[in-house]
Amino acid sequence: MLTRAAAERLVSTVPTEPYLAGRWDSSQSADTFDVIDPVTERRLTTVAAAGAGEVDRAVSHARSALDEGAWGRTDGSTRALLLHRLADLIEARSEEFAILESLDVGKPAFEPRAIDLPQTIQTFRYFAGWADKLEGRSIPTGAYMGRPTHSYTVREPVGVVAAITPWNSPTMIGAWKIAPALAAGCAVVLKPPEDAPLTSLLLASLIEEAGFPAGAFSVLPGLGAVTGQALIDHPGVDKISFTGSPETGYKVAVAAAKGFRRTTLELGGKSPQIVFGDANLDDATMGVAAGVFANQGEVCAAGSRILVARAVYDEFVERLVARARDIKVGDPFDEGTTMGALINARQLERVSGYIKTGADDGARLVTGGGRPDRKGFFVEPTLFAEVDNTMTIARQEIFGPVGAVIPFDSDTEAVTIANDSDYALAATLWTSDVNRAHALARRVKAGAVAINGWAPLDPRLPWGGSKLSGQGRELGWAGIEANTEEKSVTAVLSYAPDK
Ligand code: TXE
Repeated sequence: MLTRAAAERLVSTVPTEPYLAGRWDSSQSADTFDVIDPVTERRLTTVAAAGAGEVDRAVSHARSALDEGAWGRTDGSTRALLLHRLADLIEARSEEFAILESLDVGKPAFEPRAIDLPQTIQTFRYFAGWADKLEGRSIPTGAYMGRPTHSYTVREPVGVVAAITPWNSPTMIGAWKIAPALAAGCAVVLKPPEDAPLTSLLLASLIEEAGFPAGAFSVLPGLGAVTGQALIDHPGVDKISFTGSPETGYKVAVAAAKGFRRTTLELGGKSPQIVFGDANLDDATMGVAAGVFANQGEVCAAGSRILVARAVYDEFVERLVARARDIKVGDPFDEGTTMGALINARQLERVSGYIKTGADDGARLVTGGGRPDRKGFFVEPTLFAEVDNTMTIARQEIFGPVGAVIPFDSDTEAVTIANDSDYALAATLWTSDVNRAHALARRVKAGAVAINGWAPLDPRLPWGGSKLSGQGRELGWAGIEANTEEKSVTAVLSYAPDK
């Protein structure tokens, strides 16, 4: 059994400075910020924050690594090799990553062990596979002033990519941005979340060992409003890949509009999980509970609106409540803990505020709603029944372990409720009728629909949403498209065939 003390000792091995131009660099950093443990509320470490100077140097070095340096000259098969090496290095230290993520985010280590780290490694390997397959097309174009033409396309890196990640799953979400960008040949400047920067700093320490040339990848820890804002405002950044709140996403979009720079924005959701009357209720109970409570509910794809057919409503609520009561909230390093703490005091206040609003609005609190009597940003797994889709708790992203259970009477009503949302990221359908499942999967507005399983992750699948959930797709081939520009080349041939 891993102890908290051993985990805390690991923190002292993690570098705490910006990593840029191929070295650790805090020469100009005047500011620092504390990394707080969400469970003990104690300081884990203090990190040097990158200021505008470091941002400028990181972006300039990234630019020259691409335009004049070794990175721009690195061919696809070498990029593939480097990404595979990085995946191997992460795999070799995956236990360290998992422990640090657990400590930093406040979640039990079985989650990063089973999900975040395997997904991270798989993502780097998947995109290593694309790196030497970025082919163009040959397009049969017409004659130009009587002369034949020869046209083809090439796929080129977008350039310098700023990656800004959130604190809920920084390692995995970081990989979703870094791996496709590096595979495409872009240079990446990562701004990790100030609430959980440790695994991103550990990752930076592996970059040189993997063999990436200086400037290909930098990590700039710091506050969003300072480091993040300086990065998105920097004119040398060609693309911004952001995961976080719609409010910050809007700032990213406005900053990117200057110069019409590209963005990928993943801004969370209010995803429906629809349980039809014919669903296997054992499976649905397990899956729906995971969908709303995994990672303390701090998941962009959290299935926080639980739509249940009236015929099975009472039974399902009872089962779900029993499942929620089985969850053991506590220190991630205590034996048997299955749910940890929220990330910070602000999130605790925000989630507690939503719980109060749910009760004030007349939803029926069927379990949870309180906080364990202890230090740390904990909140109980909470479920509201008889929720109406117009209530605040059904409309706004809570980003905590709070589910709103909404009854429906027909398939059409279920789809109408599911689509009546400002968000459109993910949806889950629970039914034993395969025809119904595939027909309704087409009608539900979401970037990803899962049938009889909650949000299965796979780097081969495109990921992203629409409406307030954001714009663009990461992962899969879409991840490569998002980091490349397609250029056409046409040669007018100075050859006229014999008349
Ligand atoms: O997000 P922010 P917060 C949602 C969730 C949560 C809410 C608030 O509902 O309750 O957002 O969380 C960086 N320029 N999601 O305040 O601020 C910041 O440093 C550039 C859903 O933590 O959006 C961090 O690295 N960057 C989401 C990142 O943005 C800036 C996951 C996200 O922080 C910046 C997280 C600025 N001006 C929160 N300001 C999801 N989609 O999964 C902040 N940042």
